[in-house]
Amino acid sequence: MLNLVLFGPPGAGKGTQSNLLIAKYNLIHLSTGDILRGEITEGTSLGLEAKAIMDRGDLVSDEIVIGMISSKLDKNPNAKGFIFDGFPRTSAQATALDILLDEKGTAISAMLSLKVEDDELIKRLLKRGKDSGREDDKNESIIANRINEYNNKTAPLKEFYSTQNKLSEIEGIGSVEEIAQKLNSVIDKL
Ligand code: B4P
Repeated sequence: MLNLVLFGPPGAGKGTQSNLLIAKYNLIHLSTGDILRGEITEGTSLGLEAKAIMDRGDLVSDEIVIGMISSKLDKNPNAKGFIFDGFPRTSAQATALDILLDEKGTAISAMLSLKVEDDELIKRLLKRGKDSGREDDKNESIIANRINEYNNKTAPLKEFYSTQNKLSEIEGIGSVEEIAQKLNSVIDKL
């Protein structure tokens, strides 16, 4: 199986690149952000709980997102592989993911980490906020909180995967196609 963690700060291009990778490699896309936004749209109790947290730019609890990923893995027993987009975001999530995959006789193949400077992230997210109306993309102080959460809780996961010799860092500035080519060349060598 090909199991990829697509990693990077908010606005790095994880969702954008995932959409290209799932088509090329025939993988299942698991975006915890998309799953949570789906719960909010459907008005579930989980969605109601998550909305306030996401609108502030904080991270949703490990328990909730690990449970979501576990059930999605169970629902796709014949997958050729998965792209984990926006998950894991904490060391508890990374440890849980290793255990869940091990139980299914598989493992993460690589972490692909997109590198983008803060100024560019803020520019991209504010633009998306204007275009899409996404609450957490509208306000610069909420975006700053998300970047802060990333630096404090999520960025250390590079070390987690580097210790397993699975980390590849990719420059995330340039056209969507240029970045996709760089990702493809790393994946094709796995
Ligand atoms: P996510 O949905 O994961 O949001 P994101 O990190 O902002 O999105 P992404 O990085 O995929 O966006 P992209 O760059 O593609 O999370 C939202 C919230 O959900 C979190 O803050 C948290 O509250 C919660 N959450 C999610 N997962 C969680 C977890 N595991 N644990 C706890 N909480 C969790 O796109 C950004 C913009 O850039 C787009 O407009 C795009 O068009 C543009 N763009 C992309 N590539 C570009 C390029 N090369 N050049 C110019 N613009 C580009």
